[in-house]
Amino acid sequence: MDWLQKARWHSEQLTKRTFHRQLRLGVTGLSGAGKTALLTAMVHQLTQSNSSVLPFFSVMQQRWLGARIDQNQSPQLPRFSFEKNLSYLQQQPARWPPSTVGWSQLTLALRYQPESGLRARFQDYQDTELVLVDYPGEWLLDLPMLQQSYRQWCEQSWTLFAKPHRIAAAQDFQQRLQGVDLNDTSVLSVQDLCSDYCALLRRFRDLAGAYLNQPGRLLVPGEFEGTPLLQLLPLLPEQLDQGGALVDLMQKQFANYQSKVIEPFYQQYFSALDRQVVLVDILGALNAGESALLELKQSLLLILQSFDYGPEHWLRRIFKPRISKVLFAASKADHVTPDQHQALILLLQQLLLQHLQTVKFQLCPYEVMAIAAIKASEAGFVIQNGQQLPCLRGRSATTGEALTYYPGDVPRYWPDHQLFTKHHFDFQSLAPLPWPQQHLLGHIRMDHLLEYLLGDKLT
Ligand SMILES: Nc1nc2c(ncn2[C@@H]2O[C@H](COP(=O)(O)OP(=O)(O)OP(=O)(O)O)[C@@H](O)[C@H]2O)c(=O)[nH]1
Ligand SMILES: [Mg+2]
Repeated sequence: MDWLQKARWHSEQLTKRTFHRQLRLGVTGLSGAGKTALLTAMVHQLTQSNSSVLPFFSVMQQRWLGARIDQNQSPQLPRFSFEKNLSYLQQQPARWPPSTVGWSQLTLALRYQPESGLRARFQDYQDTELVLVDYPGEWLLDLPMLQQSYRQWCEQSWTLFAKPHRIAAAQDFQQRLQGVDLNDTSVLSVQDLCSDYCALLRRFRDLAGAYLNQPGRLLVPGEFEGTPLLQLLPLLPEQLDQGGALVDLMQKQFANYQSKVIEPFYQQYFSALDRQVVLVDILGALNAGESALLELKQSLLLILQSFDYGPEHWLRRIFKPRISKVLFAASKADHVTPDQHQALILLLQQLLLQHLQTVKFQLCPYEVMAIAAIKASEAGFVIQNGQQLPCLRGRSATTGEALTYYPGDVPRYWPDHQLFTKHHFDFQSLAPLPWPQQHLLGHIRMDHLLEYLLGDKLT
């Protein structure tokens, strides 16, 4: 782009934002929460669906004229692979799209008839741009590091590594650090140490329920692959008191990582959001046990501190946008029977209580829902001993075997230590249902989600 094109592009963006003709929706969720599945389903539903599939998405009832993927997106921007993701779901047997390893973007033009007023009288249609971004969940975990000092980060890391579900995996690396020469900053020894820390992070990632693995770029480096910026690890807190060249180096590396990796990522994708959906796989955490549930809570509360909420104002929209509406969604609600959805919502409310209070205090409307972006089960009933019992029918994601089962109850209240010692939650992961072409993807409450996040912007 030459400077004139660039200037024109920026002025177009500014006009769109000023007149509310562009909406940036942020999907916030840890790795595996279901961001890619949600974005794929959302693009599919908006471009293909009709009012019978999305009955609660009010604009679709009468005024909807359709949605198109913007084909003019700059070729330099990685494009969200919507079509590729759909193709996984269409394979036989159907598969889930893979975990994300880089960021990508897609813009949709939503076209509808204005609802009332002068615009309805003089305009045949109105377009609103919906900007969607996908990224690896691991990168999100870096955001809290922006508010920390290197010492705080080391202390937090080693407190976490001492938790019951992590301590065994961390022991070797802790011993390795204890034996390290704090004045040795030779390239080779720093590289070796960092690659050992990276191996530890990979071990953590494979543990069920170990969410807070930082720095996230050590696991999914993206454009920073192989750069010295990723030579960063938390030294033991007592080593910081001892001091030495290695301590100084790590402090410098931490500051560099903050300014050159996290800050630009935050500015580019999260600083200008209008709406947010926070996706949480709470069932996965219940399966992994008490420590996992607590770590999920800790990670989300830390991450969510990075976002600004508040009522909308046109001037702020241009100069310092804030999130003006947020939806907290328990994902994969199709892993439980419909009678458990309310319990899922209550549990998510308790998990995020502190953050919900902040959002409310900042006068930002929010809602909590249980959703499935892509439904992988059919809910029904079985008759047992003359009693009608709820059940699910689906295909196990691990064995591929067909299942008809009752997945179990979701606790309505925060489960205490005793419950975890007596009971092991086992909400099965399901493979996607076979999906014949021309059919629309099944979902749970995607229409409610779209109505809540977009409805008031499409009037
Ligand atoms: N049953 C069911 N499973 C889902 C749904 N959405 C996601 N999943 C499951 O969760 C896994 C992770 O979903 P993704 O959409 O890849 O998660 P992500 O948040 O994009 O994860 P990263 O790319 O690693 O950050 C999928 O492979 C599915 O197994 C859903 O709506 N229903
Ligand atoms: Mg993804």
